[in-house]
Amino acid sequence: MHTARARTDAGTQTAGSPPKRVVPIETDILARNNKLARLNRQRLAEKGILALNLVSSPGSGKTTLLVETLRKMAGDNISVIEGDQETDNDAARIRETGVRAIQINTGKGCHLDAAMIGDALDRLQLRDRGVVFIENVGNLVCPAGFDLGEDSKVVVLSVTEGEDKPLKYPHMFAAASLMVLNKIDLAPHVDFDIERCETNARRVNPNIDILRLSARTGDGMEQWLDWIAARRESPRPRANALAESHRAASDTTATPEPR
Ligand SMILES: Nc1nc2c(ncn2[C@@H]2O[C@H](COP(=O)(O)OP(=O)(O)OP(=O)(O)O)[C@@H](O)[C@H]2O)c(=O)[nH]1
Ligand SMILES: [Mg+2]
Repeated sequence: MHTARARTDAGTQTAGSPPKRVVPIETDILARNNKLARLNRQRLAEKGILALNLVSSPGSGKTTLLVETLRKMAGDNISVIEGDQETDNDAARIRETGVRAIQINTGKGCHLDAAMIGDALDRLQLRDRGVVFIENVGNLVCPAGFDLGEDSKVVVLSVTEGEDKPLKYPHMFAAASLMVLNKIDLAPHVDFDIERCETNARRVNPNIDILRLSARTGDGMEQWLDWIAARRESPRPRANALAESHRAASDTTATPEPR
């Protein structure tokens, strides 16, 4: 589904004709999504399930992080919903750990939406007090605007992507509760200023939690598991998070990066 600037002109103005009318399809799509997201959130809350929505650009390490996480949380009550435009590669990688995974292919769509998650929840036999990890389509733009009913968005940024990304894609970082800075094992080999990246993320979202991690070496994994455990104890209501985050992102985008 392409929603960015999804507006149509209902007519063009010519002499004597009524003024051009813009049909707000984008607003309708988001309103419908938000309604379904509220239902998902309610459904998950009733079972005491924590839902985390992993978002990032392609290849930042979401699936690798999930696989390592599932290995550490072996025996726990976990399900995974995988979103990709095509293939079930990532679901297959998850299933190798013994954890149930549902793959959603979005085709031309650039993000998961709440209806897709509702369908996946129907198919998962959800047990009380578990965790549902959602891996969104690799894309730093579209998934920011779509509430899935999750407790939190977790944005994964790898050190190969550049420390300016929170400023260039502020809506995603504003919508996230946590930034996982992944592939720190590669930091000595690339020009990436970790402190500046963290400052940039906090400019866009002063409340964002930040963890430095390497899904390859395991550095930072304990802190990540502790963060999940703390969320399971007291998941925060995120119903208004998108509206808040979009406001915050709009407030920061005009300000140049400090040197
Ligand atoms: N060096 C290093 N490589 C990593 C790390 N995490 C992931 N990778 C590698 O990065 C590549 C992409 O990892 P994936 O886990 O497939 O990334 P992804 O975000 O799931 O990708 P998409 O689902 O396509 O968006 C793979 O070659 C991983 O082995 C890390 O911490 N350090
Ligand atoms: Mg993946």
